[in-house]
Amino acid sequence: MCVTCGCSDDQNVTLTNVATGKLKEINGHHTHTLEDGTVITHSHDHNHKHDHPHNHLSEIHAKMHGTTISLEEKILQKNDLMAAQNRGYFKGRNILALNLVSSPGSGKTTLLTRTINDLKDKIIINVIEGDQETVNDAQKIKETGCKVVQINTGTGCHLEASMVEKGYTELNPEPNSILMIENVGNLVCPALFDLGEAAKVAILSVTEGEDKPIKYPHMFRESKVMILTKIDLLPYVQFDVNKCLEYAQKVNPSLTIFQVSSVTGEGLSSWYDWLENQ
Ligand SMILES: Nc1nc2c(ncn2[C@@H]2O[C@H](COP(=O)(O)OP(=O)(O)OP(=O)(O)O)[C@@H](O)[C@H]2O)c(=O)[nH]1
Ligand SMILES: [Zn+2]
Ligand SMILES: [Zn+2]
Ligand SMILES: [Zn+2]
Ligand SMILES: [Zn+2]
Repeated sequence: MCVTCGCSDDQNVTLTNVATGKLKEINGHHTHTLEDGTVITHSHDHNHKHDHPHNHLSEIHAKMHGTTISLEEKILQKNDLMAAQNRGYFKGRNILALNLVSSPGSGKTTLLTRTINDLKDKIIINVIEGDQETVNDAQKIKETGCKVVQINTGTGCHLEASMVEKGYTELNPEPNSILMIENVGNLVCPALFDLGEAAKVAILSVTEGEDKPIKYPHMFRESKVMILTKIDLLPYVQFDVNKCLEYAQKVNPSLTIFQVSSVTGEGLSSWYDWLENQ
């Protein structure tokens, strides 16, 4: 449930292991707000009788009266607890977990496949793919030979810490490896949800306009790294790189920035150096 954009949590979240083709339903939770403001989170399928009113009008009502803040806080608190658990898991195994965030189509999967292929002999990289529908991205990642699971969020617009927990439980990543988590393409909601990652890596392509960092400041503020992709297209698009860097540094002065093309390979070595030095 994402109060920010009002997307529902009555979604069919699934996890697919593309190696075995096995699909699991993982939408284990369900949140209701009662008249008195109490938030109930429970799991069930929708074939049973409820002991509480089952509609989301109360959420809409709460939103109208500005009481979503407390609901949102509770959802995020629950997420943060799971994120802390994930962080402990990663720390215990010395796994570098990175949360790749961007708008749809900025080049996350292309950058990932190239990175995995180029670093194959040096680092083990496993992947959790997040998309609303399809296992297309996981199939592309699988072709590199690395371990990957696909999470489909249905109507959900972001990954949550609990989904990532299901993902790495299925993957069983090796100690001293990297776990790349490709979030659902969305520059807004994923900024709110800590997955237990070491860093959020924001991907921005030169076809999106140089003012994205100031239009969606939360995402760029939450990220440690920004990767400007598709720089091979600069001759064909109107995109002021210096302006973009200036905007990015304005919202987040400590942001580490790389400029790359996953097609020509330009700039990738700095990104790889950064990965190896974490
Ligand atoms: N010219 C050029 N095209 C690129 C580059 N990186 C990705 N693309 C293209 O951009 C399109 C989208 O790339 P994806 O890697 O699927 O983007 P994504 O961010 O994973 O997309 P979603 O998962 O749907 O959000 C594809 O047609 C890629 O071939 C690049 O560096 N240069
Ligand atoms: Zn949302
Ligand atoms: Zn419901
Ligand atoms: Zn219910
Ligand atoms: Zn993708």
